[in-house]
Amino acid sequence: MSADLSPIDKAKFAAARRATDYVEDGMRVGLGTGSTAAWLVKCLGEMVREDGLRLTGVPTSSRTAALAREVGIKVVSLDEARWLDLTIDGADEYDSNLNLIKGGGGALLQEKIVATASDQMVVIADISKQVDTLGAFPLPVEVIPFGWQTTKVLIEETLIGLDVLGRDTSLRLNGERPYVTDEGNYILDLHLNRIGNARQLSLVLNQIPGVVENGLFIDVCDAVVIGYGDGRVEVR
Ligand code: ABF
Repeated sequence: MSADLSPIDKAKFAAARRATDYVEDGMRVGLGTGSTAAWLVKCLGEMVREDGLRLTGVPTSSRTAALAREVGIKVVSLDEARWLDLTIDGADEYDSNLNLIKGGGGALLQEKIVATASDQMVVIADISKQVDTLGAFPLPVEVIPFGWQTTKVLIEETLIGLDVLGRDTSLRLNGERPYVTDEGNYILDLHLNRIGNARQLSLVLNQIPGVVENGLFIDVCDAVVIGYGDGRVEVR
């Protein structure tokens, strides 16, 4: 499958394929969103179809649910599964403490709920996602549509006292209209450039009325499977 892939896709595929080693027969597995997680779903689908792997998948987005069903994975909701053995998902950034920025794909709320409801969370990512300090990737924050512009101002005012380099925020658009998440919310992207204290920022953001969740995953990830353009993988 990987012979004619571009280096970036070879890296994503290699990480996804290595992450299938964490999946045991009969597991309930949270399935992430994004292009790297899509490779995982395809690999697991092949194992279900060809090796008879018994697997229950809990998707983190409607897009992932559709792909999982397409490849033959049994899909249930998190409420049906109640708790998961494992979640495998992508990330936009990961640091040396395995803290993450997620949400570039717009599913951070469901991804954080599913990851938190799992005994183990494994991230799959190409090496370009590795950073010394989180923040170069704009931090997604999910907010309710009611009063979102006020929430945006409250966030910008809160950032003034925090250890971040940038303070610009922008409403994520889908064409001319606001991007709407699976839960019917909006996303504000925070262009912080560098986050000096991710744990503090995550706690402070979630205290602001109107904020539903943010894309900082602190102490959630247990391992990162890193893919390289030549097909090598490394586990952190
Ligand atoms: C999801 O996929 C998101 O949390 C994250 O933003 C995105 C990463 O996408 P890709 O694997 O395509 O880089 O996990």
